[in-house]
Amino acid sequence: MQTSWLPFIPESASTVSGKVDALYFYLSGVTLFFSLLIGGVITFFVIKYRRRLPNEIPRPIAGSHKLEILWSVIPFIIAMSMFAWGAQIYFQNSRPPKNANEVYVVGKQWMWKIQHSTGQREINELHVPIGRKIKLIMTSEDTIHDFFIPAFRIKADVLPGKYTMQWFEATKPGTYHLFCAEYCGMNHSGMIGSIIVMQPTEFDSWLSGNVNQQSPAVAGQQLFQSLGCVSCHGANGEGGRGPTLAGLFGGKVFLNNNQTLTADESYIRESIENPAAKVVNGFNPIMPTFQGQVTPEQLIQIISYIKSLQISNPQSTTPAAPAAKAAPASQTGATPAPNKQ
Ligand SMILES: [Cu+2]
Repeated sequence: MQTSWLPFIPESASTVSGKVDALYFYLSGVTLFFSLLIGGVITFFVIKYRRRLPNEIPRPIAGSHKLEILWSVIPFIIAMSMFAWGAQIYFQNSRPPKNANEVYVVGKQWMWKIQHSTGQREINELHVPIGRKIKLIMTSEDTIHDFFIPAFRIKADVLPGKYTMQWFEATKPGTYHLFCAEYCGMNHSGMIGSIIVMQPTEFDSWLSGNVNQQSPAVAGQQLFQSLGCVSCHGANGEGGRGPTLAGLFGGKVFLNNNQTLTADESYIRESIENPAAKVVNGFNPIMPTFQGQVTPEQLIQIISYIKSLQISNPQSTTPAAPAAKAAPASQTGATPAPNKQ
């Protein structure tokens, strides 16, 4: 691990880490400045206005509006500058760019299971290239964990029954710490790993050296067959009992209670585990629950498959293309793919 110029600050290795550091230095600077100023003024006043005679009575002091406005307005401006600056970084960090490469992360006591959208799996390690945006889609199999890469200044909770996201773009090759930053049981302190940042060419050869693994979208397509989803959710509305899933992901969904939502990972997961929670307008709540029948990793695979069924969305992940092409044929149920799960 590299060390940075200040021993207590981790290496700065992502596009956002410099911005976070600048804000952090500003906050520290403001804190230091006012601590010294207030401490200095207190010391000065203690000496200047000390009691000189045992029976001395101080002069009465009238208020000063000028002074009060000054010490209200200046701190207000400083506090707002912290808010605006912090919010700007927060918004930038919490909105993954559209063209990011997706990586799935499943936390469990006590390891990180990682899968690239091209299929490669890793445990407690994540290989990434520099200069490419990486979006992490994270969930947990058991308790709350937290995926923390200090050198990238990114950190987000990983929750059971929910998907959280974060993204980064690494700027410096090297090996960096990965920590679980949420106490998650006995071996929490051992839930650590490495982020290995490589040159893009090196990364591409690493990827091609691990190609024998099935992509999540293809695995999801097989699950879609073997679980019988296809008999109701046909690509072009065949079956008719369930809404078609092509083009669903990221689009608007109209529910039978007149509400509208955007189809994201959490919505699809809820619809698989608790189908009656949000029923699409025009359909009956007849779908059985699949809770307990699919593991969190299989849920990710199904979601990944549904994502790949975009009508015209070239930005979706690389394995999407073959899966999307295969979808209409497979959804008729004519050629069931073998189930390797
Ligand atoms: Cu943990």
